[in-house]
Amino acid sequence: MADTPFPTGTLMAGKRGLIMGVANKNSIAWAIAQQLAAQGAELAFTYQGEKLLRRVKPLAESVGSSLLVDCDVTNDDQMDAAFATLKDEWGEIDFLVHAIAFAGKDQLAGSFVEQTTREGFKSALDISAYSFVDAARRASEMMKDGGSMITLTYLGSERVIPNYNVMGVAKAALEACTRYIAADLGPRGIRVNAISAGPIKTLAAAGIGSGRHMFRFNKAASALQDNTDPMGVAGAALYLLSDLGLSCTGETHHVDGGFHAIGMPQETALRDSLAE
Ligand code: NAD
Ligand code: 0WE
Repeated sequence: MADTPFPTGTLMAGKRGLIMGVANKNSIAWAIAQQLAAQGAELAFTYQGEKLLRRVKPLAESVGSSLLVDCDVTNDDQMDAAFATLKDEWGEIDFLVHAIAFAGKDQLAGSFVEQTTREGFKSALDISAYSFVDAARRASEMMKDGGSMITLTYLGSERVIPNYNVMGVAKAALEACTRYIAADLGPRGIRVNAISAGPIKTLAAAGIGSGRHMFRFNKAASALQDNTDPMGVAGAALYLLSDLGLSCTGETHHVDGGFHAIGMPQETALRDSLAE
């Protein structure tokens, strides 16, 4: 763990877990993985298809992990195989990080009511919400001594964000799934939470039409007057996945500079941001 800005410690010593959703070094899941590794966690990774292996393998190796499994969450055989590999290698796990979302590009622009197709809706909810239910069930079977799971969500689930469209509906479903999974697994000592992150420059946030406006507006209208730092998301993940998070479950925790708490931004802040 040389050269990491993450302070080292032992909060995750002796814990093993699966990280789903690293695509490259900008992925939120990668910030979380580094934070957990710096606290002594042992990590396994799933990645989406051979093309991403080239990026994910060196990252995994840099945190001492060689357990990498190809897994498209829409493919039952690959889900079976990924969790079977994990069971063979480790037997038990302590935590799960789910950082996966997708909607067709045509679904993420313009009018929600006009653009949303049956297929677009089904696939967005399948990949972005059902995959957490599926992974949580499989992971829970390997959690014999309690455990902790997190997923990543966004404010577009609670309020209308232009162009987020069917992804907002999928994130609302994902947050509801988080509560139902938490209730089901609670008696087995497994905690299940969601982190609602503000906009972060990752592959998934690249190429969204109004990106420049969104980052400027979020900075201006948030309480902290700044964009969301993936380090803050990783810190929240460490809290929720370690024993520090004791008694916290079924929660959606915002890490967004306080953007969600603001009803109306300061005139001065907004004027500067719109003038830029
Ligand atoms: P990212 O592109 O780095 O990660 C998204 C991941 O989803 C990729 O690793 C991709 O391979 C994976 N994925 C998509 N479809 C898949 C499939 N069918 N099977 C398996 N994996 C699949 O972007 P990110 O921003 O780090 O996204 C991670 C999570 O964070 C997502 O759930 C996203 O909605 C959420 N989030 C992102 C932001 C943001 O502004 N970047 C804000 C809040 C929440
Ligand atoms: O959850 C997300 C993005 C998830 C996402 C991204 C893509 C881009 C490429 C899902 N599907 C796709 N499909 C693709 O083809 N975020 C929270 C980041 C994000 O995306 C937005 C946002 C924000 C914030 C889209 C529109 C408006 C705001």
